Amino acid sequence: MELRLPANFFMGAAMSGPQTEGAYKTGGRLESIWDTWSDQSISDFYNKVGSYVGNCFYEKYEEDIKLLKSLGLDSFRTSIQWSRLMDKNQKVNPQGADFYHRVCACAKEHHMELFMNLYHFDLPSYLLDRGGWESREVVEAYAVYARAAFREFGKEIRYWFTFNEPIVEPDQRYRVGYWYPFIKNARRGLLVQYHISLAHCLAVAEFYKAKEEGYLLEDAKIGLINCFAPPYTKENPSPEDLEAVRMEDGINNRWWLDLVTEGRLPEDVLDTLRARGMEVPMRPGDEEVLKMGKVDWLGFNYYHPSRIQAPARGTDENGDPVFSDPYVWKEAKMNVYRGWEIYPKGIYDFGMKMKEQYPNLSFFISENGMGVEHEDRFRDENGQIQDDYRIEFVKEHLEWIFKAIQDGAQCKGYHYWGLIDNWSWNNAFKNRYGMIEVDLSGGYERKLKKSAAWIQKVIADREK
Ligand code: BGP
Repeated sequence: MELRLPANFFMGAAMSGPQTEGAYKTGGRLESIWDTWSDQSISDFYNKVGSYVGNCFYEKYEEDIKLLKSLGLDSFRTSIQWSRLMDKNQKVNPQGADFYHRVCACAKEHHMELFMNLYHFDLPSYLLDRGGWESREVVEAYAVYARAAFREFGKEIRYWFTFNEPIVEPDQRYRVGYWYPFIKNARRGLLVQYHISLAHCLAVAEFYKAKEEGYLLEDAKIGLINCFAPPYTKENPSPEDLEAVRMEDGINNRWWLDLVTEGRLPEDVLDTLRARGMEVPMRPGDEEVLKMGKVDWLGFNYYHPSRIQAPARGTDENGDPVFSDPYVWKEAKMNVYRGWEIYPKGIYDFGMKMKEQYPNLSFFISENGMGVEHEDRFRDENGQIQDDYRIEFVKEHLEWIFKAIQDGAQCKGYHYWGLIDNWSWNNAFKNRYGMIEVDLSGGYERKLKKSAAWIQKVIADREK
């Protein structure tokens, strides 16, 4: 396939506040859930590197934005940290606001379109103490925060997103319990998922209110970003395997897709949950809130597909239903450092699914990237990391994106995740994603890897 970027196709970088900013105590920033976890159990983090420093974006944002621009990129996403922007009285912290105003001004000066996300797994800790996403109080607090952000930065940001991967915290913190506060309870996971859905809807409503009241740019857009991992099962599936796909797809993907296109949750999924004793705790008035969740477009984070089969057992240790088990596809090509399958065609399949089932909703690839451990091995004699594996990874994914566009998918752009090496949650700096290296022992200095020149050329050769 020929690799030629279409005209009018965003090419940019994705990052998040909590993984890049650092400066965790600067300017009255509140403690976030990552800081609390880091303080309580630093050995849970790779090489004992907690949430404190990020990649120094707080100090280096100007240098970073210029670097991204120098590669030819036209846009980047980051997130506002709730813990930086707001104080505990739910008022804007002027010092936090000042930082994001400076980032916006710098992006504007360098003609970089800024995509701003409001939440990237980073709850302020005082709200976890009040019940976290299990509490309606937090849902309401999030709406207050979103409202404040729209009003504060409305004239500086065009592309807004309510949440990054709203499925991840219900899973990682509550169902699987791999992340702090380590809850292993499907019921509580469902409650969190539902509350985050309501929070999304309230934020969208705030967005439209702010627009109506003239706080936003006229062409401002609101979106949601999720990892809509396309589900696949065995080649000759049993009806039970297909049922596993329906529920996996239902809870991870259709839940959000139906919400943002139709303003409701998928009935078949709610029915099955109910029949298996898992009632979504809807209250009077919630239906009206859900109706407000429709967005202008979507971000699709794609790293790997989801391969599943019928579960070996119907219930877990709490007696709650299990809907699927992982399925190991023997031909899978793996990113062994992250344990994720590399399957570029998944991006095409998602594009086709969108075209058929949600034809009115456009999307862009909001994250895609490859994290590799010990990249030092790949330095050449000049000290530059020769990351040919990353070039191949991105090239293959771009090719499938362009094929999807040719076949009618409404994909509007591509953001590479972690274009500048960043802090990967409890994996810290284990797997590096960047096309730009961050030298942890050298003052967090930025150095181009081989892939940086490659992407620069791909962009320069784009259709005009
Ligand atoms: C996505 C998250 C990002 C990023 C990425 C890579 O799910 O939105 O925040 O971290 O995955 O994953 P990791 O950093 O865990 O390797």
